[in-house]
Amino acid sequence: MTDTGFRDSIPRHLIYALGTDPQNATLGDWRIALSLAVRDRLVDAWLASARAARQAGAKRVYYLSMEFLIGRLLEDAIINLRLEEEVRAALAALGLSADEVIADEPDAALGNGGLGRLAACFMESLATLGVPAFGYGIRYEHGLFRQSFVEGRQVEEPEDWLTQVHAWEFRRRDVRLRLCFGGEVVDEGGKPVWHGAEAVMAQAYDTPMIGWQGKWANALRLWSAEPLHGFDLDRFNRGDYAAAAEPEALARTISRVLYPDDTTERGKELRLKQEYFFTAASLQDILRRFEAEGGALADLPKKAAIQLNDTHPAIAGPELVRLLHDERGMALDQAIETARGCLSYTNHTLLPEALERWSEDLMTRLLPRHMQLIERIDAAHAAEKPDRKVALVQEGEVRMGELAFVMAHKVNGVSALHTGLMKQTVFEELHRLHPDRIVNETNGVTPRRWLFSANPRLSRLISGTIGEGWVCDLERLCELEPQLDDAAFLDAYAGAKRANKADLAGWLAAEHGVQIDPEALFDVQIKRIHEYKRQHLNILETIALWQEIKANPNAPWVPRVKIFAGKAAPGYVFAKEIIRLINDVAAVVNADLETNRFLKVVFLPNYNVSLAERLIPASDLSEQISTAGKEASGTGNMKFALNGAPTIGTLDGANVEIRDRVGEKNFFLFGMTTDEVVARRAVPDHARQAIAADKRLGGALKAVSQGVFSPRDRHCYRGFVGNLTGHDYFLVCSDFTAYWDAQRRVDAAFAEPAVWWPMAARNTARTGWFSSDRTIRGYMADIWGASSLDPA
Ligand code: 475
Repeated sequence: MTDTGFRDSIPRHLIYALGTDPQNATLGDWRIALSLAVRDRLVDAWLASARAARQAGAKRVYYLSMEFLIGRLLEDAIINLRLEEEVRAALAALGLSADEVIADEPDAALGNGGLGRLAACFMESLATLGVPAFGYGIRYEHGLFRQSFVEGRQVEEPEDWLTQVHAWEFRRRDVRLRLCFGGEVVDEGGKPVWHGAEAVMAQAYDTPMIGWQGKWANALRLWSAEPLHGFDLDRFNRGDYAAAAEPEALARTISRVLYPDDTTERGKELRLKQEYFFTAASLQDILRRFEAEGGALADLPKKAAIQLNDTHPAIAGPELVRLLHDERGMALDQAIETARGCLSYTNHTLLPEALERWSEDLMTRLLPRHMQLIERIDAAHAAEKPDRKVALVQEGEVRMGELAFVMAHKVNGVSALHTGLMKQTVFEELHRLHPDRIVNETNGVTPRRWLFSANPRLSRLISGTIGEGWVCDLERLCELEPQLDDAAFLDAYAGAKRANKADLAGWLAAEHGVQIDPEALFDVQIKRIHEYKRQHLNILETIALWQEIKANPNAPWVPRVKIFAGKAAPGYVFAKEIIRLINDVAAVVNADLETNRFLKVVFLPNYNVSLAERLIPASDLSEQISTAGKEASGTGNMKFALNGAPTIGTLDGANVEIRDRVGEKNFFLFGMTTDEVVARRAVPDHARQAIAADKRLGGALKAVSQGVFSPRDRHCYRGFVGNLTGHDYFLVCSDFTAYWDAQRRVDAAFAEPAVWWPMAARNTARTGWFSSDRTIRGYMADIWGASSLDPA
């Protein structure tokens, strides 16, 4: 490729790819031109990686996930290709600001939350480590909805990232696979043959995922649903335009929109169709590649490690058996064995409502052959383990967790605590039958995005102190340890945080018209809104604090800004109540001239990856306050700790492992443990007892129920208060006092810079283990048996 530098290549793409005159180009045009120019710099490495994998006959990792929450791609590519300076200079010469051009890119929001973001971090680490891998998912036309607030209430609008030119993807004209639904299974000469009733095409689109320093790249292959044939010309000619377009619209529905429920499944037929659609397309593609490279089918497990991200692709078990047995004639037992050799399954949640089950009726209607195979798999399992009691089909429902477990050679949890609970609860019996199957792989996050790119000030300080090696070897952050008593280092550390906070304050003023004091403690809770995550515990403490400040306005209060962001599933009524309450409290508290020097509340709309990148580097305190036993791991908790925001949190998920590493003095622990939670729930009237014992909690609840924050509709929070004073399943009331006390310990520590900054810096120095590079190495060794093709 002849390359004449970005000063030439950017305008060249603008003119010759977009057909736009530089004089008339919009910011978006420049951004796309820049993306194409940057893309040119990674394509060679990408193709070379694929070639190297083929030539080595390497085992490939296939990561099947309904969600990839990647966020912006341009900045990632610029960072990983080390093009920051060059791009900045070229854009400046063209009279453009790099920050503005980069910020113009819409987030690829093809995920709900933690599970989807983890998949994105894994893709980046796989490329950085030089592991031959494919991500497989759905190319949703509409990602997660856009959130705004109207009178404090969440309003959802469709997200439309694909209406813009998506500069990063390549449509693979030659990768278009046919899939069927429905129909019946017919006996043909003693062989069951599935005749599907409805067929769609899965069209592949590849997006390169580039690793650190651009040495290796893998494809994220997303499937788009298309009709078998275009529109119906006969009908069109007869003037029946709507009917002519119908088959097309129906097919495209499958990849139209990401389901916005991050935990609760509701047995929707379209959801099952989406799951089968991308899983079946991916498996066909995997087998095609395997067969093209030549090899005996029984050796498939030596060449393909297929990771199921939660149960959403769990239909892969029966589908792979079908492809091997029905379509390629392998004996059933061997087909099951071979499939199991390839497949492994990650569990991300123990919440009962989140464990997928599909009605036998629906499964039989949509995937009749798979239903039969599920019965066969179950029978084979029963034959192998005669004392087994759990069946794959119970009370007319197919249990996808159990199916995934039985069809996987390894099953993993995402933090030590969570993996232990899997063994004791949902998978108790299966664990007893297969004691070596469950393993732990504690989650991690990519340091390239979540420290190097998101926090350039802190990154410069770290690199200036210990060199740049930490970026792809994060545990080297421990080399900062000797500096943690050094006044000059701590000053610089605090300086970086202060500057990040000042930036955030400026942005909040400019974009949201909110004035906050950059010297205040920035206390941040950003994640999906869910009762188990307990944003309502946080807002009740906020109310209690406000009341206390009003009662003692002259006490030496430590100024705080409570920052919230997060979306609620559109059908989750209680979560939406929490959002409205936080917004209502913000309106009252922020307008209170008596207290607003000390306390402000901000709820930022439309939380996404880009907003997280802005907030986390500017945070002082990380809120990780879930009811113990409910948060499988958390990954936000890791990002905050790395960026020097100590945690206030419960012993839940990966908080436990973070605390073990940063040390108990550098973590604000509070609340009941998993066992105490179970015991407390058995206490009749636990919520009332807790309220009676804590005047502050009683006062806060009273203010809510009396309408202090909802003067126009005084009783609108009756249901909310009723829930907390009633069964309070998530034990907000019972943990309140401990949370309040922990927050006052935070105040005391923050008021003492000599206490606070060493604590914050220790969080950075001691959390290098939470890199997703470490997590991927764990999967490679314990689950995949894959190796890295050392990026040369
Ligand atoms: C856990 N999403 C975090 C994170 O392991 C954990 C479920 C159903 C449908 C669509 N999305 C979901 C999740 O279950 C999810 O995001 N789980 C999260 O996975 C990564 O860190 O604790 O809640």
